[in-house]
Amino acid sequence: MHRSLITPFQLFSIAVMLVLLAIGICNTQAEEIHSFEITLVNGDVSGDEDVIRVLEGDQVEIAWTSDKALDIHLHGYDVQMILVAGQRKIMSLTAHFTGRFPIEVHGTGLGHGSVVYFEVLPK
Ligand SMILES: [Cu+2]
Repeated sequence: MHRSLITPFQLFSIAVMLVLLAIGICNTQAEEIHSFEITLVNGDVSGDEDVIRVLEGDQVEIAWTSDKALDIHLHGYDVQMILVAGQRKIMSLTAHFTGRFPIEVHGTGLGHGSVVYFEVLPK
């Protein structure tokens, strides 16, 4: 009588493990950091990127460089950072809340204006 080396149950177990492994790999990829680079000149964004768009749950890093000392303020998330002229600073956060949030510049004497929008789309 012929005896198979792998039983149907073992084959099924291997298939289940492969599926779990695939899901694990996908989850790892979701953990990647989404990086953005924003340069401020005289309190305004240089270049035409005025929306930072990410997905809910994303790990986000926004690198800021300014030619002037000023405060930046991400509303909704309420993250505030002080920028020193010529010094690159990184704002790290997890996009927990969906919506459109203004990032404003304080302390330029130019008022309280939004320079960039942070947009988090639902997953
Ligand atoms: Cu503000």
